[in-house]
Amino acid sequence: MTPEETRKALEHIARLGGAILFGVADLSDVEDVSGEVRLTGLTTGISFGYRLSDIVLDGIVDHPTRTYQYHYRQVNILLDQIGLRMSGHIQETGCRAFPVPSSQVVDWDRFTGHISHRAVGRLAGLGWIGRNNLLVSPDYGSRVRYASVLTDLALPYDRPIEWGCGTCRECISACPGGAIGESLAQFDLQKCIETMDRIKKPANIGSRICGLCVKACSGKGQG
Ligand code: B12
Ligand code: SF4
Ligand code: SF4
Repeated sequence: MTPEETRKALEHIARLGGAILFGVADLSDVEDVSGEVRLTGLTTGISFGYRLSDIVLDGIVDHPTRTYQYHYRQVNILLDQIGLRMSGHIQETGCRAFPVPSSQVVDWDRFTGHISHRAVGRLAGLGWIGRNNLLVSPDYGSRVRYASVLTDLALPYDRPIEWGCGTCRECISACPGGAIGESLAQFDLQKCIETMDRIKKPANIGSRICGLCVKACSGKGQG
């Protein structure tokens, strides 16, 4: 198979599994962020995203709902399964592949996963990092969850796209904790965490989720 054909086969696996977005990033300039597993040499990052249900998101008014929590968990499982299928396929070609879990925290002091799906998705041309600190797809905004597969398989790469928030400020007013500012540099992670811990309580939700800046950002026509 040529690299183009292999890429097509992997995109087919992702789309059959339910992914709506697919892109490939050149990670050769990205620092090795190995945690529990060795990621050295895996310089191709395959990014794929599942579009969240608008109906579920629209049900979130001022705090996360139990339906959103259920949806979030199921989407993580779906993304992990797509990553597993692609990795299995890649290993059969004799290359290495690591399906990066959709939502696993590896370092609890720094609050980081194996690699940032937002960073891989941006380098794969799927969107830009918005004022809300999330990956924003031009078509679906932040209403997408992502996962990645890291591999040493050579594939044709995509390129990052331009930052597109423009004059939009929807997420700033939607955040109940004032965590989002004019620029990404002003994003206040500590405020975000405190706010999530406060607003998830009334709904008796254990996971640290919120959904308001996800819901606020629909991408189209905002940039
Ligand atoms: C731990 C974690 C958290 C922690 C905080 C982590 C952190 N340090 O930011 C907590 C629990 C607070 C959290 C909160 C949320 N999270 Co969270 N989280 C993760 C997790 C598991 C790891 C993130 C990580 O490693 N961060 C480390 C830092 C260094 O990386 P980063 O912030 O992701 O990426 C930055 C850099 O790479 C840099 N960068 C990269 N390229 C470029 C280029 C330029 C030009 C610039 C300026 C910067 C830049 O900017 C990126 C964004 O700040 C990821 C899954 C994953 N493996 O990525 C999900 C993930 C980031 N979370 C996600 C979501 C949706 C949320 C919440 C909305 C909760 C919810 N589900 O309702 C909030 C959003 C808060 C916010 N607005 O950022 C999604 C984001 C999807 C998207 N569309 O972007 C992810 C990717 C999970 C998924 N499978 O989709 N999360
Ligand atoms: S997750 Fe909630 S608290 Fe955090 S930035 Fe988004 S809207 Fe604000
Ligand atoms: S809601 Fe608007 S300002 Fe906020 S991240 Fe999305 S496009 Fe950017």
